[in-house]
Amino acid sequence: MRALLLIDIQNDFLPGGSLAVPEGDAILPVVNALQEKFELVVATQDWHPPQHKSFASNHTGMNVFEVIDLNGMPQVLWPEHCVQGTMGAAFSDELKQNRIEAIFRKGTDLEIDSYSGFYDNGHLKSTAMADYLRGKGVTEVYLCGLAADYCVYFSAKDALDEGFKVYFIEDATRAIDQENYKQAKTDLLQRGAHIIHSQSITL
Ligand code: VGL
Ligand code: ZN
Repeated sequence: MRALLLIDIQNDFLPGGSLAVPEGDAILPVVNALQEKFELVVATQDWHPPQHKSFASNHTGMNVFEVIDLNGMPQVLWPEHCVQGTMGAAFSDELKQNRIEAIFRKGTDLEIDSYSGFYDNGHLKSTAMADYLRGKGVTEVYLCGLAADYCVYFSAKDALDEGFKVYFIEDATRAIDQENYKQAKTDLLQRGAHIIHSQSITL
């Protein structure tokens, strides 16, 4: 059984959003069409409290995209994004949402960021998405969404570690940084993920 994971397709990661991914909106028609091919569709949602420590605005004198040590881990400081309950945190209106069976929220703990939809960045707390998927009989996960070099990449890595067969749908994702994305793809291929085009997915 396979599942399609929609990673963080939220307004703040789309054009006009506070952490807009270049060409992020180009994935929307692809993702909408893809959903028809899957029996199970699940989504993740970046969902930060306003005081979240991944925001540069919560560190005096720090700039966006600087890296700090946060509780012993390197942390990129982001613009404020995906604040709980705001329009920026909502899924895009252009995203087809009626097929989404479950939504896993992440990044709710002030003290630690959470790129992956499965675990926080320190692998301390689980969202239980892996158990949910296993409970549904899923053995293969197909990933799409934003951003390719952060949340989609980290979700793919955790999915591999959880023992799922992993398909990274390249034309249904976009990256924040092209250089990061190149490294992410090399790493995923080495770990055994399959990088595919949406057109190669059969019904
Ligand atoms: C993301 C940076 C910060 C993402 C989330 O969804 O890729 N990136 N928070
Ligand atoms: Zn975030």
